[in-house]
Amino acid sequence: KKTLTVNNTEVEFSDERNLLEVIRKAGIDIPTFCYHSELSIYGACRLCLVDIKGRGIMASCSIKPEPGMVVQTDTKAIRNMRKINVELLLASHNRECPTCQRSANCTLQDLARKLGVKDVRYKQTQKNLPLDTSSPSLVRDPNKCVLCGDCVRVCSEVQSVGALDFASRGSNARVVPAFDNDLSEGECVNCGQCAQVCPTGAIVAKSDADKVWEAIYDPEKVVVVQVAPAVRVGLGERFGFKTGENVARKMVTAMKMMGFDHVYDTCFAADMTIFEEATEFIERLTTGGKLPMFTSCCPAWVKFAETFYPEMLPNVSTTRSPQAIFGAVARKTLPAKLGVKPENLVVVSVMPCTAKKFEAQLPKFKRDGRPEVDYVLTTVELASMIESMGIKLDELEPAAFDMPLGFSTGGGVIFGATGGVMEAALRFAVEKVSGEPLEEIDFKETRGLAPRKEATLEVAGKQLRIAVVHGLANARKLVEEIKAGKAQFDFIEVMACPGGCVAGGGQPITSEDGFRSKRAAGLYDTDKERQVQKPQDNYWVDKCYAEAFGGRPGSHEAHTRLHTVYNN
Ligand code: HC1
Ligand code: SF4
Repeated sequence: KKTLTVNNTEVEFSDERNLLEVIRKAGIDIPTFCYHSELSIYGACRLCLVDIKGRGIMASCSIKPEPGMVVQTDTKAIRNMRKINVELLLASHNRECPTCQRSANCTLQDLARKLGVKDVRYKQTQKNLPLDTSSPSLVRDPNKCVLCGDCVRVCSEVQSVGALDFASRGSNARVVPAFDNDLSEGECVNCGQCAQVCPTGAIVAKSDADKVWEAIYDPEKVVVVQVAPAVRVGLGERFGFKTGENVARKMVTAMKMMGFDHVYDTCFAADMTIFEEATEFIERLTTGGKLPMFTSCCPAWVKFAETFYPEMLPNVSTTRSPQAIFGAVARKTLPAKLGVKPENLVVVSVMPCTAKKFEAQLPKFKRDGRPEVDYVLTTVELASMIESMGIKLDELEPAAFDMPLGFSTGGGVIFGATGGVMEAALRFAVEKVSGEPLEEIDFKETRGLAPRKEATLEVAGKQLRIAVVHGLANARKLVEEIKAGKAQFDFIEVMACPGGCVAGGGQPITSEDGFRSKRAAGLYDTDKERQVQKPQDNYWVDKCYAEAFGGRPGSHEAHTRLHTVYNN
């Protein structure tokens, strides 16, 4: 067993990547800006300083732990240096904290408080650079950037997009989109993973909350809302619930108190997506269509494919995402059902995702010049709206989603975790292809956080090869292998965010260990509790087809309203 000494206490270690991880494992939360366990080491923020006996003061993120090391994490000199570093950052930082989206959830604010910074001894060097509001999903405020480079690394290492980089050096250094363009002009796919790792408010989701309040307060309008699968296992974290606890039923009560007229479930539309997408897959499989078929519900993945792999677009399912299918169903069926004039129906989404804001405003999802989904809120925006009303979520009585667009199967619920769309699609497709009732509905091969999950299933004497990837760098690797003839699959699920939507760019920011698995577990537990788990058993989806979409998946009406086209 290997040991070293931290603050006079012996600490065991094994395969930790660096001294910082050993120290954190020993229960000492050394501050950092630029260290992120899932990213490469940058070593620029100089906050994780430690004093190593015989070697002096160094950044612990860049030091390999060695047996016998004697380390102090807090000396007078270190404390001073940390304080100076934080004060220098504050001097160059826009300090309008009360109006910042990240107020109370900001590493810089937190550090200033912990280190007891009472005033900033340096001249204010903040430059008042313009905000970049060009993106439909995100707002960049360079005045709040601390140059930690976390966003640059997540975008290139985890997403392999490379939309952000450093420009200039020294006191003029900045993080900018490629060619110093606006964010919306480049290759950014709107996934929001940069906003998730940003320690301050330099990149945040663009908020639609004010527009939604305005609609709610307008007596002419009937405001309906759909809530995505992953929101229900993320929202509770902002109200003291256990990570991953499904708070859907209390959330419905809160949303009724806020003034939403009808609260529906995106999981209904996810079931309907499976009707279309699995039907499309079976059609491709049996008629020699383009395979592998990729799922299409993640708008960041779709933009990634459009940007980097246009030649693969014929392989992407043409089925719209659940958000967009809900939009179509709402516009087509709700005015008559609710007795509201079409122009007075306002359709809102709550999504764990920033790319869904981008998706909703795409011209192809407009009808008569208006988006089918008017506004998209993130989980965090919904949490803030609930807080702003003084509602205590934990104290509310539970309520059910409104019918009929609030009914869903377990298959629709697990969409929010990586592998969930594939599992739901298999529940449908395997039963249809084999022509026999499916007894074993769990496809555990699709679950978990492995970067790529693969399986070969025997169905009606045929082999079905499936793969699931999450994180766009993993998607890129798989697509490259397919193009080179090194990988063969029939059906592939891609989600842009590592872990799937449960860890989307609009979810509460956390550094808790295992938060992705815990949120996913919340969805799988809900699936298990449902009486109906196969999407094809959703009676209300059947009824919706009968009433408005040509009676069956793949009908002409379904193709016109529930499918889409790509830019190639
Ligand atoms: Fe997702 Fe989806 S699962 S994309 O991850 O297919 O955002 O939660 O709403 O549309 O249903 C997100 C989640 C979400 C869609 C569904
Ligand atoms: Fe990169 Fe995603 Fe951020 Fe765009 S939203 S800059 S693609 S990490």
